[in-house]
Amino acid sequence: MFKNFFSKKSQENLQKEETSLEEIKDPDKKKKGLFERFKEGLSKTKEKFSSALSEVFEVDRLVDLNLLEELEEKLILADLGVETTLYLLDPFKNKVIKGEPLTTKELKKQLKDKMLELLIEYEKPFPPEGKPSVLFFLGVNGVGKTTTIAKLAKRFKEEGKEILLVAGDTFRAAAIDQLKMWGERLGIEVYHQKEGTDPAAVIYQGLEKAIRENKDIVLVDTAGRLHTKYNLMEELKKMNRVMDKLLPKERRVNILILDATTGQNALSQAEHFTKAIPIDSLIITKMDGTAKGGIALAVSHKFKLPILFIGLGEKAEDLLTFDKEAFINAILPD
Ligand SMILES: Nc1nc2c(ncn2[C@@H]2O[C@H](COP(=O)(O)OP(=O)(O)O)[C@@H](O)[C@H]2O)c(=O)[nH]1
Ligand SMILES: [Mg+2]
Repeated sequence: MFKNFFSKKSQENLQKEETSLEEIKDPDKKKKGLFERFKEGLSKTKEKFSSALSEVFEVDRLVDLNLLEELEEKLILADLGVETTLYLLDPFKNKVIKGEPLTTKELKKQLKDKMLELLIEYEKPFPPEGKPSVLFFLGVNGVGKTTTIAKLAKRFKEEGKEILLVAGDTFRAAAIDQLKMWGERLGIEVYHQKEGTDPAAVIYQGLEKAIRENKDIVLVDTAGRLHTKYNLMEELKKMNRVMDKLLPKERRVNILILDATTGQNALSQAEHFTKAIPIDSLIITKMDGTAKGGIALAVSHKFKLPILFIGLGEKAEDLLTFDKEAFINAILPD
C-alpha cells in the first residue's frame, strides 16, 4: 500500500483544484458543478437508495403504516441505522396514526427536509481564526488521515497560507516517512522526530515551532492503532492536554476521520473517540467506493457532529467541502 501510495498516479492526483472562469462569473454554475460532483462521487450510495426506495416512492399513493414499516427497514439497510431511521420516520407514523392524509410524494419531500435538518452545519470559521490555528486529525488506522491532511494542506498552501505538518504518528517509521514524502511533494515543512518518540512531545515541540515561526495552520497527524498494547485513547488525551497548554482551544479543531466503507463500524469508532476527547467535526472518506454513504447521516445525527468534508477519491480535488443539500440530492434525487 505504501509503495502504491506514492505511485505516479498519486503524483498526477495532486493536480490543482481549479475553479473555472465561468464558475467565477456565475456562482450558480459553481453550485451546479458541486451538485454534479456529489452526484458522481456518491453514485454507489445513490444506487443503493434508489433500488431500496423506488418501490416505496414509485407510485404516488396514500401512505399507510405498512409502507412506513417497509421504508423503515430499507433506510436501516441503507446504513442510516435504527436510531436515525426511527427519528426520521416517527413523525410520519404519528401523522398516519392520527389519520392525517399523506401521499408518498409529500413523504419523500418531507423526509428529505428532515434529513437536511438533522445534518448539523459547521458554524465557526474554518480553519479557526488566529495564528497558528491547529487541525488535529484522529481516527483508526487506514481511514485516510494522512491522505486527508495532504489534500487539505495543498488547498491551504494554494491559498497562500504558511503551513506546518506535524508527524504525531510515531508508531511506525513508515508513517513518519509517508508524511515527510507528502511534505516534500507539496513543498510544505514537516516537523518530525524518531519513530517511538512520545507523540505528545512531538506535538508540543511542533506547536512551539509553529508559534515561534508565525505559521498560519498546523495539521497534526496521529496514529490510529486500536488493537495493540499501545493505549491510543490515553495517548490522545495527553496530546489534547499538551495542545491546550500552548494555545486556546478555540484555535483548534479536533477532527475525527471516518471511512465510509466501514459502514456501521464508523458509529462504534465515533463512540470510542468522542469518549476520549472532545471531537468538533467529522471528515468522511472513501465515499466514492461505497454504497454505505448513508452512514454520514447516522453518525452526524447520533453524535451531533458536523461534517466538514467528504473524501470522494484519492486525488487532491476529491476532497469536497460538505454541502448537505448537494449530499441529500445526490443520494435521494427528486
Ligand atoms: N477511494 C478513496 N481512497 C482514499 C480516500 N482517502 C484515503 N484513501 C486511501 O486510503 C488509504 C489509507 O489512507 P491513509 O491516509 O494512509 O490512512 P491513515 O492510516 O488514516 O493515515 C490510502 O491508500 C489512501 O489513498 C478517499 O476519499 N477515497
Ligand atoms: Mg497515517
